[in-house]
Amino acid sequence: QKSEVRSQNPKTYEIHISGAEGVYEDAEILKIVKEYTNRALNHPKGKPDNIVITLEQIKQIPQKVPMLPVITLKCNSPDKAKEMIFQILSDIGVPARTIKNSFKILTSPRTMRGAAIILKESGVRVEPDRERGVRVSRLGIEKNTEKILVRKLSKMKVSITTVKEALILASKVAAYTDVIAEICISDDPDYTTGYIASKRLGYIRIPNIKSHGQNYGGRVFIVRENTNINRLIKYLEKTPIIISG
Ligand code: PML
Repeated sequence: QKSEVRSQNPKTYEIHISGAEGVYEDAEILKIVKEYTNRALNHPKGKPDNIVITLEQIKQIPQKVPMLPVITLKCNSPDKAKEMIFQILSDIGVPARTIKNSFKILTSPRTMRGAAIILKESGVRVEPDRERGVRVSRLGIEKNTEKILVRKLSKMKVSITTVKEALILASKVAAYTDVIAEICISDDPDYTTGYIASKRLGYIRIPNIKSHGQNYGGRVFIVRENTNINRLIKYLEKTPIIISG
């Protein structure tokens, strides 16, 4: 009976390790801590001196958010990627100035840790701490949805963990009413596929968004001009969500 009660009311935790995090039920904790530890120990840049894992119990019930559909475009160069992104975002009404400003941020050698927020019409950057940017946290995926996604991604010859984590994040961001679109270029010099995402567009993967060996990258969230920025940041950083469907 005890376990029945527990499974009806599982506790939710945010598990965080440098470079990875997620929202999990208590029954999954040991498995995930093992996975995260293995990932840290097998980091391509070498073994870290210390690994800090934090677990924080989340008191709110996570909101369910739909997973964005994934497509991959054909693209063979960063110039072509830029051209396609301009075309797609112009078609949904984002002014050229705003797209240009987004690229300036994304290709700047001063990469920030989190994401930048930029207003759609004026192209003005508005997050309060530009060094830090906004860190999207408290996000997880329903087990069944994850199984189906992993099966699909394993047929696509992609880095499953990278795409899965980016898709979860993009789905949380896109679900917020004031978000028009996200543009993402990985700051990993060896990872050259980026994406644009929105509720309307879905998650559009763009190969060769940058050339190999480039250190720049980041995320830009383009939002409605009159967005309440504090409320948006609170949602992105603090509201627990679980991707499903
Ligand atoms: C993809 O392959 O779908 C894009 C993944 C972007 C990863 C960005 C990151 O480094 O977090």
